[in-house]
Amino acid sequence: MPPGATVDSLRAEVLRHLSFTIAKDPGHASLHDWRMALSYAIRDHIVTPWYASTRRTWDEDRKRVYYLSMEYLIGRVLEDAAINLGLRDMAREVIEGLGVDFNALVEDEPDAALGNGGLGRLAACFMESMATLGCPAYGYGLRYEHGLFRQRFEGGRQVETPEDWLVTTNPWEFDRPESAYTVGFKGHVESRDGRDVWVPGETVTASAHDTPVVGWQGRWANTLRLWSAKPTTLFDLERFNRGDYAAATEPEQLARTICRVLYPDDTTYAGKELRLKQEFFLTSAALQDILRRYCYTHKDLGRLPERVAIQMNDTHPAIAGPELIRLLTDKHGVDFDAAMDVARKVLGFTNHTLLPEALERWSTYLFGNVLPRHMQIIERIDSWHRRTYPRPHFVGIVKHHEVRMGELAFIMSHKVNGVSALHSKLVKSSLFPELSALHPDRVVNQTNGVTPRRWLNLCNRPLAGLITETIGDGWQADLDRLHELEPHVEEAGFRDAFAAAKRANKVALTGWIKDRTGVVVSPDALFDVQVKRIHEYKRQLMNVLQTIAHWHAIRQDPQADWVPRVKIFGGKSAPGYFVAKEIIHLINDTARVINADPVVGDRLKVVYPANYNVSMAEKLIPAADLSEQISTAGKEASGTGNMKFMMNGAPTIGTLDGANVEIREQVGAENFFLFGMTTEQVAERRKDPDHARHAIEASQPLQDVLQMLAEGRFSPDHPDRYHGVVDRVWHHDYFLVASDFAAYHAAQAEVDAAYRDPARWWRMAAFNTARSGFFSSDRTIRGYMQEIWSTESAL
Ligand code: 26M
Repeated sequence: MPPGATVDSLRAEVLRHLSFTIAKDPGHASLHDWRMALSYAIRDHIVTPWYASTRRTWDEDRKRVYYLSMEYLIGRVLEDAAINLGLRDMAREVIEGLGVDFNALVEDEPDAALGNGGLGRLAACFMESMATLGCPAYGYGLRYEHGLFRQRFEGGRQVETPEDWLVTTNPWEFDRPESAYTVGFKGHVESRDGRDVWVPGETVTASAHDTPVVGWQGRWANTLRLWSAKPTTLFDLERFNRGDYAAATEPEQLARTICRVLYPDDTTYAGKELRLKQEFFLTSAALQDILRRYCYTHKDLGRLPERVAIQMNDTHPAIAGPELIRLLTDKHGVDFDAAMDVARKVLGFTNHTLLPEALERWSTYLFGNVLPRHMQIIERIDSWHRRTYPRPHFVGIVKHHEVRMGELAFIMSHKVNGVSALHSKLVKSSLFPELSALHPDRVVNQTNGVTPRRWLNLCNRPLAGLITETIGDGWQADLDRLHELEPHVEEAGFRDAFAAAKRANKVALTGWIKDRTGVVVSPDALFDVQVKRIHEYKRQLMNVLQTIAHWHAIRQDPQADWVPRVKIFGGKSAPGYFVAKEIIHLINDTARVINADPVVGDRLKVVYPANYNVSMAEKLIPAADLSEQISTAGKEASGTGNMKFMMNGAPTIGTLDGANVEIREQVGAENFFLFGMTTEQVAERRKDPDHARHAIEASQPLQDVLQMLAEGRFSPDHPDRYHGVVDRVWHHDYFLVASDFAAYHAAQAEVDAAYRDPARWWRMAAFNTARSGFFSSDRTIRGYMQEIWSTESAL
């Protein structure tokens, strides 16, 4: 808690901001006005540690970490900032005392949804952990006018509408128009005095907006610097006077387009010019800012690696390699070989996916047109690398008229990391086998983590309270201390309290589900949750097929002793991903039929609230009994939702994929519902061209489900609606839904058996929380600091 902060002082600050910043009197203030007033009052308390941290970093000439990411999936800021400052309970008291509903005020804040899913949320968790650990750091990103689209369902189908988080004032950002850089595109390269210089055909100005990120207990704060694009020249008067009115506003149009919208696809790379411009815009502005800050106190650019570490969040900012070479050689006169040496010591690259369709490759035609100087530099890097490390079948950066961003990022980095033990092994052996052989120490692992401040302490107050009561305070910044819960897990009293905390969250969620979807669910049921982007490899289809099989089984024998279940789905599909959209439609059609079936009643309900986002995750995850992590082995790089469920005491039903492997190691095999093929078995299975048919023929429940779908049981108005789905399971089942179905169905029966025995169940659930310490992003960031960035905490 900030020194001297009291309920009275905070109330006075809120009222002062209401009067003098918002210019409203308490009698006429709206919920929005109160939210703004409280946000400014809380913000004032961040500024002091923020100043102090920035000062210290300058005074002590600290090495800084620069995290480059096209995505930051932050969610709401107010309550998170307040709880980290120790002001949340005081804020609630002040606000309730003023006659305003605190929960409603918190929920009035729009989510900052500047990301698609896991990659963007990881960047947000990392920012919070770097602040908590006192690692001097800047996050660089884009200030999208529209974040990830909002999802609605119309007749069960996904409909996208634009997201509008900046329509109301964002109280957390500070405009820094004095921090501005010119970013060029297109044009040509000229030779001047034997040196190549780029003459861009278009330019825009990058202008900074800073958001402070405050760590636990306000001991340190870093900056998230988001760029917006402004026209370099407001208006081309000469063209206008010639009557070329449209062309006269071209600079304005370009600037307005660049930061207009986040690309909503996290699965397929499309090769769009605007996306390349966005990536270069972020990267160039960030690097110019970094070099300017360095040159403010240092002369020798050769010593840049002693003071600067730059991390590339996937290949999206991989143009950082060539851009850094360009700035060092063309602008600062460093020679190429020295520039290569510096760049490779400074840069690190995190890979987040093995899916071939997600890997960025730009046609040399498009690339050379948008970034002609960078195309030259890339050719030079490529031939430098081929010369330095000769190999007959070497896979280079430019091949088949494409620039491969993965290879570029690999070659330009001193460390390349995967995001779970299994994934890192696969990055080495199957994604970059030749490069890894040439550079055997380059690929390392940094298993992902999540911030326990947001994902346990903030979103699950009942459980956080129980933990503090049991082991005392301080676990929030030292999550391994959760192991101290283990002896208590054997006490019936503790397990009852653990179950009571879960129940409180479930009761709250029950009301929310009723409001959002109209479906009435019982808090006595097992809440079975799968929330994540909709993708074939994540196999939501397998979940819904199993749900149908379970429904069918209940109908066969309604009086049997069924464990009541609520199947909860959440997630968005990329707008152009037809197969994923069909799965969404199927989940909604299935829910409609099952929820209206009087034979099953409370034994089975299916809910799919629209527009899953960070704020929805904060409600669903604390109320979950079971965590669905059922991807085809070898496809999910890590997963981070899996870690959030574990922390909140929900055992996993899952495959040996991504970080599930490490979750199972930590929690113990007896506290994890394992099923399905391993990565090796998956590869083996695909060799049988009839794998799906063989699996379907061996499983009566699966046959029945596919039969019902083919007959139109869930789409009586359009009986042939799911013929495509059925056909794909039979004949094009690349992700092996059929082959893993029976094992999954059996594992679900195991779950029921465990849930019927409360002592067993709550033991499992509590062990999940007690053994989740490893998955704190503090542990992850410590790993990056030691093995990649060579930085130390300033605290
Ligand atoms: C690429 C090109 C053009 C437009 C968009 C993209 C793009 C955007 C996001 C590609 C991939 C994107 O995200 C991938 C992602 O979220 N990967 C997830 O990363 C998590 C954090 O490491 C892992 O936990 C998940 O397993 C992994 O799927």
